[in-house]
Amino acid sequence: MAFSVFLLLLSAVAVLGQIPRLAAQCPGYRATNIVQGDSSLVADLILIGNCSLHSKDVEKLRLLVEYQTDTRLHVLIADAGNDVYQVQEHVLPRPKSQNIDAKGAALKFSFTENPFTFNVTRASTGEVLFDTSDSPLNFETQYIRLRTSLPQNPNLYGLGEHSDSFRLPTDDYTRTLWNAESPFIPNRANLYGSHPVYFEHRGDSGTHGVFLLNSDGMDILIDKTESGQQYLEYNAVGGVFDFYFLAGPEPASVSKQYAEVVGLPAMMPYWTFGFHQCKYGWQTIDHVAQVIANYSAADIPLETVWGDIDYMNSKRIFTTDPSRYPLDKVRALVDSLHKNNQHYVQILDPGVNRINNYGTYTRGAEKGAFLRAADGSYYRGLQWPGEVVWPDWFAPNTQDWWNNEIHTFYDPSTGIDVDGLWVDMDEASNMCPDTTCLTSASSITPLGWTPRRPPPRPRGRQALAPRQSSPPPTDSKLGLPNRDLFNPTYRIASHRGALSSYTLYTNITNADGTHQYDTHNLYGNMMATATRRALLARHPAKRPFVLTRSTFAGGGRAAAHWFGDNASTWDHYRTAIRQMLAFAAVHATPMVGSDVCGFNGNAEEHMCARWTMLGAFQPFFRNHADVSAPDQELYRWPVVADVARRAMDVRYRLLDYLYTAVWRASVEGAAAVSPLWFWYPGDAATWGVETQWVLGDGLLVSPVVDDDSQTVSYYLPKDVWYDFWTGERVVSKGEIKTVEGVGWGDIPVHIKGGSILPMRVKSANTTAELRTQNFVITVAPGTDGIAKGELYLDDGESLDVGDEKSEISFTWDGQGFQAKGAFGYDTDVVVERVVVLGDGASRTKEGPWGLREGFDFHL
Ligand SMILES: *[C@@H]1O[C@H](CO)[C@@H](O)[C@H](O)[C@H]1NC(C)=O
Ligand SMILES: *[C@@H]1O[C@H](CO)[C@@H](O)[C@H](O)[C@H]1NC(C)=O
Ligand SMILES: *[C@@H]1O[C@H](CO)[C@@H](O)[C@H](O)[C@H]1NC(C)=O
Ligand SMILES: *[C@@H]1O[C@H](CO)[C@@H](O)[C@H](O)[C@H]1NC(C)=O
Ligand SMILES: *[C@@H]1O[C@H](CO)[C@@H](O)[C@H](O)[C@H]1NC(C)=O
Ligand SMILES: CC(=O)N[C@H]1CO[C@H](CO)[C@@H](O)[C@@H]1O
Repeated sequence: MAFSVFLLLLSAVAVLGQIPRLAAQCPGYRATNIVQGDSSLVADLILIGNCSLHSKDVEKLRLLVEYQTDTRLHVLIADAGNDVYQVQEHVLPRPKSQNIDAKGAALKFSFTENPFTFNVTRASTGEVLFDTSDSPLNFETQYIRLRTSLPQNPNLYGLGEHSDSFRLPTDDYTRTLWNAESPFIPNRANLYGSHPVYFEHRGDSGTHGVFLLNSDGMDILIDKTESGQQYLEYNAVGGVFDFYFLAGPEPASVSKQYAEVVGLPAMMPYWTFGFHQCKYGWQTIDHVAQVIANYSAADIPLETVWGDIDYMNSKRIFTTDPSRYPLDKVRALVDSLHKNNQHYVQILDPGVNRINNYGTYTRGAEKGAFLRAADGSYYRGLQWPGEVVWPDWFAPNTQDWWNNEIHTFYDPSTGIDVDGLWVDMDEASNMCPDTTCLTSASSITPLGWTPRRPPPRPRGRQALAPRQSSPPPTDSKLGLPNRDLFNPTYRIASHRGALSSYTLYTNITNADGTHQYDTHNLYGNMMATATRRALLARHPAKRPFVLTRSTFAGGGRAAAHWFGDNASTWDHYRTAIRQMLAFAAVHATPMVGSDVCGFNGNAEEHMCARWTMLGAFQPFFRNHADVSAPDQELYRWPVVADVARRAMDVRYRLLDYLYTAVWRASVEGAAAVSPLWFWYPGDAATWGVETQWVLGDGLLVSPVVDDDSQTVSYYLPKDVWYDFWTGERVVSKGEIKTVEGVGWGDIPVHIKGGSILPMRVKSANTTAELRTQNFVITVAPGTDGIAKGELYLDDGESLDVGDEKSEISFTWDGQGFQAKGAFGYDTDVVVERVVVLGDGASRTKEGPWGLREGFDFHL
């Protein structure tokens, strides 16, 4: 409490002390030495007059404009000296420019010289997509600002991670990007991840994307000026303006173009699409065994069991509690899971307990793997085990140390043979809220948390590696010197308070010479990436599975993501849908989902039933709850158990359809889950829909969303649809349909006319067993009578399947069905039948047809 009052006072002083100058009065920069090439433009930008809104103006900037591809325009405004921090290439590798001729590009860059402002227009229509002419930019040592005008009430999506509406508010709205542990995922707040990309949708005239590659803390303001002009304004505490403009114009193309910039999402192992159960608070391994047995007894398929921090000895990573989770028992449990084709995943946190005789700490300390305080000692803070140090993912030996810890602890012959890893608290979350608990780590009770036992005290002298030799000097984009990295004058609106509160001090220098101030938002991605690499080192040929709480742009390359510590409320049940839409369609992270039934608080039976069915149609499907929440395994209520059996049945039958959609995302960035407006861009009624989603290319899911309700009103765009459950054909003129009496296990799902859906004939208890089931293929002809779809098959677990994969495309032309493509995956599984839906009775053609070659027939 006292601490927050102190903060409030501090910010009041900061506001009073501020020079009351307006950005609009700043003179900005003028462009000189302009060199225009066929596919690029460079210029110097020289400060016209000082403005110093929050820090010192940078005198000389450099503009680089590149026509990188037909649809991608790169605009970089950096300091001429190249000192200002830019995200390291190895953290986010930049796409190569194809240097296309500006004349043929879909986007056009134009600018004024004095003051320098620019706009980006769509070449085909002349429409202005981005326009800074109303306000010259600011580029200071600790504050950069750039504003674009926008059309009134634009349709903007993205700028995650947040829990606000999927289509962003356009009045008095601030999106703060600063990764933070965010219990209860509050609205209008920065959450666990930062994705400075938005898509703007303008109906029939197209959709485009704007990505600002900047990892510094920032506020993005979306509002109207006094005269009513709509704008979006970036206010960051550092970094450069590194923009990628993506032309679309189809919404789905923007997803792909964005993935080309930040990287294609990782393909996931087949088993990860099965159902996962987790719980913080499973006190003993025997309890876990009971959960597994009870799932089996309830006849609810359980694919993967998770271990939250309960398994650890005093919450130390890479340890097991000798009495509650003795290693031999954990090994036996994992063995028996594997024998049943089930899987096991464990959690890891970044904080390493700083005590002697703890190998993970001493080995890391010897290798110089941890972040350092000003005096060169390892920087300390507070996390689950008590006093901790944190890995410095930029230090040269950290990956080795991490590989070795993972290799040893998860050694199949002596340790725990996990199938995947879960990284949590990687914002990084520090339970020490301020500067005071460093010296008294054992005596403080961090706000909002109650450690389960007093944190152990460090004993004796600590192993300390010599400080790394100083990082390479100058011109390496490490960050300007002489900044106040602890208390910048411009304060972003983080809901956790100052930049450093509840996380690592932002004035910490990373091993490569950069600072947490600039790299904070990358911590989670780097931990997830390091963990993925460690899993690859452990099993080079196997597709790794990592789940991470904290993300940054491009995070899908390394990991799956869940939406953090939500609550067991109807509100968060609804929130889960829009978060899934944002991550899968806008943030290039397809393997996502909420904690089914909610993380915190008491899951109510009917809500849990609905959420389970919803979860069956989200890519990542895990039930998880907090230690303080009552048990919420799906077998615990009769209603939920019934619904769960039904949910698993449909989920597993559709599993290959989902697998194919996520594979598509991994090879070309297509959205595995998308909003309705991706499919009906011209239909304004779809633009704000955030309680329905399209799974893959052809399934529209429209769950009941009101509290305790059995009624749902959903929108069916103008098209032909088929009820997924009955096959009934529904022609919509673009109507809101209201359905009453929707049972707790019912969920309206429609097949979009024009799609072909491959499904397994039968569900199974495990995904391994599922893979032996045959297929049934459902054809849903569109208004034009034709349809198409696809099926991807591989072994489900190899990192590189080479040619041993099948990419089968299905087409229906009104009379003939055809399956063709590549058939490299060897399988005995067959297509048992093909069902063509229609008006009235559907038509069925009985197979079987093998899946080692194409086939066709007429009906
Ligand atoms: C800005 O102020 C600095 C001193 O603080 C001065 O050296 C510089 O010439 C000024 N630049 C302009 C463009 O006025
Ligand atoms: C874009 O900027 C250029 C340079 O200021 C200007 O000539 C042009 O009219 C602008 N385009 C639009 C559509 O506003
Ligand atoms: C498992 O089921 C048994 C029998 O119903 C019950 O006594 C036990 O509490 C359950 N345990 C767990 C962890 O669900
Ligand atoms: C960061 O700033 C704090 C507060 O001024 C100070 O106590 C600490 O020593 C600084 N740390 C580093 C690494 O400079
Ligand atoms: C799971 O196994 C049980 C017991 O063998 C069986 O009764 C049940 O039908 C199986 N469920 C599925 C979905 O295959
Ligand atoms: C709403 C809710 O229950 N939020 C919880 C989210 O998770 C954190 C734990 O990380 C809890 O402390 C919150 O209570």
